Amino acid sequence: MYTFPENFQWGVSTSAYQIEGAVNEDGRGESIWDRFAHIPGKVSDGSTGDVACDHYHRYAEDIDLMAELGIKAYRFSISWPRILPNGRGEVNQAGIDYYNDLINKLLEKGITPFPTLYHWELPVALHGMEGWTQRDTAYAFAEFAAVCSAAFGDRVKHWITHNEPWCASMLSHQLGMHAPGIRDWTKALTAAHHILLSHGLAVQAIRKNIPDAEIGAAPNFEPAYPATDTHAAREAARIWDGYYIRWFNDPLFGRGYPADMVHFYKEEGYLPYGLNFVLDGDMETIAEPCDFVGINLYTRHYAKEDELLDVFPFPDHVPLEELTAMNWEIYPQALQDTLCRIWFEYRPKKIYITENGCSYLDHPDESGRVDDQRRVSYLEKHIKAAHNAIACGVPLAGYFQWSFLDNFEWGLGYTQRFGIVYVDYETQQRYPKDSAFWYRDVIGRNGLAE
Ligand code: GCO
Repeated sequence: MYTFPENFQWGVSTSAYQIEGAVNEDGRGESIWDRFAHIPGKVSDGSTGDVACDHYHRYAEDIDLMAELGIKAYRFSISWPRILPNGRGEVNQAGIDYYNDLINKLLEKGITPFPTLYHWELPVALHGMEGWTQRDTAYAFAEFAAVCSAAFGDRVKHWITHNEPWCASMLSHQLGMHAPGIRDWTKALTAAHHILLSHGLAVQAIRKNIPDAEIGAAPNFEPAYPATDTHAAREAARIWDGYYIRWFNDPLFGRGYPADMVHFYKEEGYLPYGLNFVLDGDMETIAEPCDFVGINLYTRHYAKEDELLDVFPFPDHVPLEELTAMNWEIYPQALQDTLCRIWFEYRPKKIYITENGCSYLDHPDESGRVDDQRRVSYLEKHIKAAHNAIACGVPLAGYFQWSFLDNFEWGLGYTQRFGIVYVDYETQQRYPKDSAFWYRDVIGRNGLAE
């Protein structure tokens, strides 16, 4: 038996641009992802989030389906340009109304709302595509956090500031694979700093409006394991860890930027002006005390000595059946290791797994059934790993499966399917997959039977 603690938050996750659609409706402004997705060649199947799952018009039915599946908590994101079309200043009442309805409907069904404020929808109106390279954007984000917490804080007590700061900074400004599509180390590290700063400012803004709020960020974790038993591979793993995990989590937990990485970046010429973007007091602001940390984790990183900082090394050490459709290795031990490590190393008050899941391309059969046994197996192994971490003392308070619906997978468009609910994009019909019914039973018994 793998029984979870009482009141464990069994949830599902989504984000606004990936599911809402309705990008030009009711006064919503433009985000960097709207613009980026429309540039030919940026999204592999040439698609955009213009319509996505049409959740903007179908949220009521979607929430009904969540309730039928017994989902206890819902992590969604609030689209910044839907609330503040210009990034700051004038509030779009239609945007507030939309999220008010969504939140009320969730509460009616007994589902706890867990909004994320930044799941990558930076308003273009602020500073064009490169907004995060500008310090001012951090203050604009704090204004957005203040508007949202004032509008929804009477009912919403759980807040996530940023989703995956590594993606929002490095994947987007150093590797150029996500919006705004820049390839520049110095800009990327500058953007990372402004994103971290904006997190701290947002925590302060939310706390002011909602004294009893639970607030945290949701960084991504892809822990490195050396590919070979060599010093060079172990060094590659350390550098990866610094680049992906410690650069973000050390500052969030009050330790400043990791010295070994500052040294490494300087040696590589990535910080020609040093840490000149860090102003007095910034590191204290970034370390504003939080109530939890969110862990987004899908796979591990296989650190090869000859491929330093290769973001997508092909995991050629694994048999193909242990890869998901993303070519990501199924490695549940990484979840247990990371939960324990974050707990022992940083001592957060609480941890939520804010994302975990897998893409497989199973389709409905003639009867409408979607047999996605591989997803069931993936989720089961990861939920066991989470349980093992609890047994080691980790204060894990919830698990959010990514994702409720198949949706727009950023640079990969609609070529991947992470949902426990299949979406037919032609008809917008939803088909709960076998994994959805399996997850309903997990929630019903608060864990796994065996
Ligand atoms: C995130 C993730 C999601 C992805 C998921 C699968 O940042 O939260 O990128 O938006 O869809 O991680 O890749």
